[in-house]
Amino acid sequence: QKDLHYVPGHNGMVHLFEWKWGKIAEECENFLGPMGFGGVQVSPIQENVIVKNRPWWERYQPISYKWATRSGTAEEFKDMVRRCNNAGVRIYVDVVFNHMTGNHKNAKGTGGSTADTQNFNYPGVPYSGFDFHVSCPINNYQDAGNVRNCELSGLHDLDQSKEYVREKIVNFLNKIIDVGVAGYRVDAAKHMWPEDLKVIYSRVKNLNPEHNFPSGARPYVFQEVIDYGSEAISKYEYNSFGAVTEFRYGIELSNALNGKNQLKWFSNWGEAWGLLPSQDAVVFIDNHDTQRGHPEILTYKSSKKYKMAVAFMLAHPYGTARIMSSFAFDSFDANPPQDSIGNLISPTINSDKTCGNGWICEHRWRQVYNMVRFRIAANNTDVNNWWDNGQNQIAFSRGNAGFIAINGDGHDFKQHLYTSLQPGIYCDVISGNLENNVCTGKTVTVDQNGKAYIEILVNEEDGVLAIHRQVNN
Ligand code: LM2
Repeated sequence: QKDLHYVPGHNGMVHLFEWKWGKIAEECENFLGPMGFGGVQVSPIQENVIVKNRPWWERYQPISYKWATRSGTAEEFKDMVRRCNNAGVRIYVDVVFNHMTGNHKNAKGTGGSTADTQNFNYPGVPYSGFDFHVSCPINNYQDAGNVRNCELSGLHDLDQSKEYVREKIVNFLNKIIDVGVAGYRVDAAKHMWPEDLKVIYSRVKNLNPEHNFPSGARPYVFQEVIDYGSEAISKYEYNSFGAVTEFRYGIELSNALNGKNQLKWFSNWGEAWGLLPSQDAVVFIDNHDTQRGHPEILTYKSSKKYKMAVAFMLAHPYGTARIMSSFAFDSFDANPPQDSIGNLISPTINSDKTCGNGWICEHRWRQVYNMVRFRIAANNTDVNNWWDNGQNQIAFSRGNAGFIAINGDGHDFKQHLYTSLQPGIYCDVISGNLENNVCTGKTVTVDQNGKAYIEILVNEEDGVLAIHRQVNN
């Protein structure tokens, strides 16, 4: 359950947060497939309660397991999965089954379901009081029982030890497997008992071979467990039976780029730092939660540092890399772009590939999508030739496939370094592209000995330089 089933020659997952199914299908065909992205994490698919002003977080309050949300209908979802698979891009669903809604008067769902939330009645599933833990607030992260049996932010907490509840969840998961998804993100996994999750996952079907998965293939499972090392519950309770989100990844890199640590220390980045084993870890700089209200985490708002962090992530072999793709926001509750009656407004695409209509689309930034190409080119190679200046200027190569340099210092980076690449003239993929056989950005000349002059000036738009051998696809 730790194999992503990426199509060969593809890499990198992008979270298309709050995108509509139809628009994701287009994105797979027009951009993600051609650029070699491996997969998309999509927003929750199950019906959610409608919250006034339509904040993004209403989608984390399920009211039934019908496929009806602001992202689209069941038909649209199916069509999207089929088209993305055909474009070589896998789909991973954000599944929410730790809880249902909080308390709401006259709760109504995006698919027309209602619920008597005070009495734990969800006829759309159906669930009733028997299926939930007794109400209590989560208020002690030193107590695993409190974290797993009580309510997260007042959200009614399902009891996954009950056979009836397990059956509803497994049916929900099996239906998404049937239509061709490759796996799922388990929301709030830390708030459920590992032994219950193990049973649930083991009952889920193999992937549907009609969508080009090998026979007997298991869904990729990645579990949201926030473990910074100081609580009763540990990420190591979950990684034997599925992958786990590695929250320390983004914080460590953000801290370093914010001057609280030095980049030179990243020479042994990975398990040596207390991170999960590489194949068990989903890594990211920010996610839809940490980009809001965690000022220490880099996001699109501090774009130069953010691009340095994302470039490092995509250049480094540790972990399964996930890229956040956001809508612009200025407060925690800010809703995604929407019209006056609450329909989502999709991004428009500008001629330089970036997005409009209030969408950031980090995955469409040249520095980001070109580093996805780098990651594809460098697949299955190690970090070699680590170099640093004793502070925040670093460089390394990936086998003889790619070379990256990062300038996190307040002075220019000017060095002759061994790149390990074949002699030749390369386009820096951060400052430009190769267009009509010319580099639109910087060029790097690798000499007969594999060495090149590398320059990253402090006043440049970006603090990274990256070159790699051609990807053949
Ligand atoms: C997650 N992972 O474990 C999601 O990544 C995160 O985005 C979800 O919280 C959370 N778990 C529950 O699925 C978000 C949001 C919360 C919001 C919940 C439910 O961060 O603020 O809580 O979704 O919509 C909201 C209100 C909160 C209220 C609650 C219940 O902000 O004040 O609590 O609804 O009505 C009384």
